[in-house]
Amino acid sequence: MTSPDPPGTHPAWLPPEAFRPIGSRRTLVLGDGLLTETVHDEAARACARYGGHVHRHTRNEPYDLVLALTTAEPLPGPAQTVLDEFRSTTGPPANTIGGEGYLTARRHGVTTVLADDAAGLLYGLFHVVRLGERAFTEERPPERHAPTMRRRMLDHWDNVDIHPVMGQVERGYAGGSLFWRDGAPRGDLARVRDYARLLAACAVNAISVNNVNVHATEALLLTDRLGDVAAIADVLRPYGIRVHLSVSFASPVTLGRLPSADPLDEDVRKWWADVTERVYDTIPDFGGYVVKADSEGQPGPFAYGRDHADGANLLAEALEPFGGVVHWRAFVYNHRQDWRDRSTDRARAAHDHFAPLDGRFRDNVILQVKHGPIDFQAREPVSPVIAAMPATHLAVELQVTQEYTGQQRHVCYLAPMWREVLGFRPWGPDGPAVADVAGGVSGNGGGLVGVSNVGDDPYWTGHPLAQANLYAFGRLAWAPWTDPAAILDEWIDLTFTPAATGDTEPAATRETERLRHILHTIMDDSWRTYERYTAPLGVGFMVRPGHHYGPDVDGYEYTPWGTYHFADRDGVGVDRTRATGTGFSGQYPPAWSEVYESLDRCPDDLLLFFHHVPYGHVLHSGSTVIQHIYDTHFAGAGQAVEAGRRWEEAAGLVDPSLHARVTDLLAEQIRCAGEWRDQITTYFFRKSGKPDTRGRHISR
Ligand code: GCW
Repeated sequence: MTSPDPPGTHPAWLPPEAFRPIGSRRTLVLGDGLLTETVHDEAARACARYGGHVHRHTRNEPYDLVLALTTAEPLPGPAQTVLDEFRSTTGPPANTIGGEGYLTARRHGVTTVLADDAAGLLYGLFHVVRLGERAFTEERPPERHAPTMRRRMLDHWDNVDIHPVMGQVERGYAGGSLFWRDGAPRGDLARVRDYARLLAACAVNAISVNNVNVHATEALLLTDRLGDVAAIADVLRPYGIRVHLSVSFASPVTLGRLPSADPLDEDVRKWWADVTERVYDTIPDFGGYVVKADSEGQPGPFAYGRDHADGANLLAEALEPFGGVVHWRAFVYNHRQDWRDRSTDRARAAHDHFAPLDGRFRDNVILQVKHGPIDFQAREPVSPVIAAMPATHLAVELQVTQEYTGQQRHVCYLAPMWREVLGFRPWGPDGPAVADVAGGVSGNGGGLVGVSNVGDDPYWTGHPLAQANLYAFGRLAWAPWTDPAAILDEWIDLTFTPAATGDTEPAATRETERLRHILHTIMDDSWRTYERYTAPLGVGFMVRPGHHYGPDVDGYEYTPWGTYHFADRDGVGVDRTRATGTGFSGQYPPAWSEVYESLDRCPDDLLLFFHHVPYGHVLHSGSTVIQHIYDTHFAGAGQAVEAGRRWEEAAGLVDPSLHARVTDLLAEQIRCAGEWRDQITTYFFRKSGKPDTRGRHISR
């Protein structure tokens, strides 16, 4: 990296100017409680900078902005009018705003935000920040906003100790951890506080602060080092964020010196109950536990002949008296598979293990399911587990950290992929979507979880444009039907061009629009670009084993990890049909099971996930598989070059150090995309002997 870092921490989507519209006006904040104080402090800080005023009690003077809890009495006239208007149009029982929700309107020159609880008031404040000057210029009827997902959670894969292979943050591409350094808490709670603000501004309300792979030191966070967790919780609390902890299933043995961690053993149950009580004595609003069990070497209930319902219920029972939840991960598969064994299919594993357990989990268990059946690849079908467990609370897990999508060296705006996942309807067009399942439309929603992409890097996410993924994660968890391009606009407005600058000179407006256009050109389609130059047609992996960066077509082909493509001289792909393959396609409800099973109906972009086909197989697009591989790889690598060219045009429109950082990263993306193109095209040319019909250069 040659570019200079910014002088301090980059403010991401909360630069001071974003608060100018509020900070230069008269605001009234009404209500009690910690989060209402946060709302007041935010407004007061903005006013100190921009000359406005904020009051905590109604005075006989006009206000531009009223932020009030509905329980605060008496509401000032304009706010009461808005509430009455809302209630008269909705009528009971829908006339409450609801937990974490807010009502916003602008009537007679007063902008009003009302909420039933203070978290809603905080989210309403950030709504006003997003609107910028528009919040104070246009009359608006009452609009109610409320989150689709109750829990909007980020999992940090942060280690306390530096792990010899995975380092301080497993799959972290943004420097060290915000919480831990070299075996100890970092102590830089100011940075954690800034992080909490950023997360509150996109409505994330839960964080787990350590890796799901729980090593010896990290295990102690539950007991001896609980104070370190409490210190983080204290800083996150004013922003409405609860702390969760990843725990080891073996804790009763490793920490409690019991002979067993058997979930049905009385002493084990008592151990968890006692430990959990101590956790809540220290952190009364503690969120709960996250568990990776019987997965990639982590301990779990299988060692005792028990199943995952027994395991999850053990922890749920301990948490239940305090209102805590256990996020139990469904990422369970055999990572010691024999590659010669064609009957085992890693894609099947989560459904095979968990679907039979539906109905057996306690009410405070949330089964946390990766969005795809394998492992966060750039293209996978939606996990069939999501449709298979109607009597279980399900959370969908997304990977915000770009392990398999360019490791924050490549631009890869992931919101379009997530939006596709959330909008997928497993039961067919008339059934509910994934967002409805996770959001609890049918009463069993467990929310959305993202693996965080943040570290102690000055830009938070290494690649400055990867900030958009973090922002979009929160926004989609709040409102999963939002258009990813609209989310990108919000992020651009806040981060680069706060409307708050109030600079409406035509030249400034033109520059703003130019930058917006450049960023959309580079980012809107960047996930598909990445898909084009990496593994084709949903087949997945083909990455370098271990660190997972860059191409290595056969890197995993003869390993125990269960991620194979089966390319030979005739064809490529994994036969997961019921008729002749592993039967995975049968794990879906009929609407999709039939589509995936059928070679004719299977969507092109998932063809090699479900079928092994000859290179000459003709896709719906009209192209053959081999020609598609050549075309997409030349196109994708070309699009990376084009992104680099477009970014040059942004020089002078963004901060120079940010521009330089992105320039450096784009150079690496262009190099790496070229390497992908060359390895993939050469590999398949050598295997198939089929030339590129367009005669482009392919190394032999
Ligand atoms: O994708 C894989 C990663 C592992 C990770 C695992 C998981 C935390 O390569 O590093 O472990 O997923 O989700 O548990």
